[in-house]
Amino acid sequence: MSSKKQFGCDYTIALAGNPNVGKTSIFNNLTGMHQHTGNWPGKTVSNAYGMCEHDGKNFLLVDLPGTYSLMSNSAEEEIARNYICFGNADICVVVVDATCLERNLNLVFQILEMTPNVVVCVNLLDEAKKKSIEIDLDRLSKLLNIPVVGTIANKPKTLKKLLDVIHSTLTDSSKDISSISSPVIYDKQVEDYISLLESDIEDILPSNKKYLSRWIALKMLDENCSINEALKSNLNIDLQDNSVIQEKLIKFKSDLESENLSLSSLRDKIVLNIMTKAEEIRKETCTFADSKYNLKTRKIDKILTSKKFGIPIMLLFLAVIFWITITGANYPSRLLSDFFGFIQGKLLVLFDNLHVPDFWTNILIYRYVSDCYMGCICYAASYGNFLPVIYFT
Ligand SMILES: Nc1nc2c(ncn2[C@@H]2O[C@H](COP(=O)(O)OP(=O)(O)O)[C@@H](O)[C@H]2O)c(=O)[nH]1
Ligand SMILES: [Mg+2]
Repeated sequence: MSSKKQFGCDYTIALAGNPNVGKTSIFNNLTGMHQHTGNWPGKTVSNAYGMCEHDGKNFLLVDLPGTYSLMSNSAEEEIARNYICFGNADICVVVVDATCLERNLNLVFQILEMTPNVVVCVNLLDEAKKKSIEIDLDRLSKLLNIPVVGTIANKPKTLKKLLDVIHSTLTDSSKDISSISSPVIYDKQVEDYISLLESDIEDILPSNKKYLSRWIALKMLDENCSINEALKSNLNIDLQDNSVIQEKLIKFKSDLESENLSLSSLRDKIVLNIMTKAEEIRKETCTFADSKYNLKTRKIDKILTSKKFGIPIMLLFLAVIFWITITGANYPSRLLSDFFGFIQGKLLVLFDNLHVPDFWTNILIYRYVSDCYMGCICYAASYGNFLPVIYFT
């Protein structure tokens, strides 16, 4: 049963986006629910559903897990990808972080390859303002050819505007879906490959999923991608069974080899085209009042990711972690042990002076103090940073 029927609503809205961009905050503020919000990726690992009412219509909101891409490299990515492609939401709102638009655009492009019903929600505008970043939302909307709304998740006025835009997009009968697509044009080789397969893929897709043909063609370049499984289970389509598509694919690969190229080189080109487009759009839409903003972070990034220093620095970090695991963890462990040994000694003297019976001394001091010691170790370890401490104590 579709979620729309199941929840008896008028429209279904999927909320997608990178982790920590404010999807759950927007979801909670619109639905009045209390899904957990937080600061670490992988926290929302399944879809959360909630209802809200706007202009006399019931909207079902679906808070998707946060993902940086939709390559199905993880459970979160697979859940989000399957919902966007096959969940039949009426609209997908891609929430992006106003303070790092360029990085977030990658996901917007990917989603635009899966569905034309997209609204971009530029959230964290208050944080962007603090960092003196201004975003030209109208220009962004023109460049992407889809509606763009700016929000601050805890400001109801901005969320009302978001719902207004969603509603008007849903009811806009003049919208020409065929004019909406990802703004990324790939290198000629990749585009030639897409045109080779696109129409054959389109032929086997149901009428409401034809839009997916370009994206499926692209995903077929990724040999480890689970696209065939997803198509089999959601649309009952088996690409491997389609001899026309498979033959074209084999011929394309051998042509590529004869040019001394590989599928992975094509995938690299795709990534480069996406990054270049994201940078181009960011340059056209974002202004940094403080030109030195992010300069330090970018300098550090440049060093950490450079070919010359990147690997030695990574090895150095690994060596430090190795040292902490083998030797370093002994120091905090010894400190804790000395501390509790000291307390134990003092308590023993006190209990002796008070003539406390041995039975109680054993329970209260030997047992209780050592439990406290283990408790501290486990508490530290539960924070992850001190995992080696528990490991060696
Ligand atoms: N300042 C500010 N903080 C926000 C905004 N939206 C979300 N946050 C905070 O950002 C963090 C991550 O938000 P969350 O909704 O869990 O992001 P999600 O991972 O995309 O679901 C939380 O601490 C939120 O309180 C916003 O518009 N402005
Ligand atoms: Mg979340």
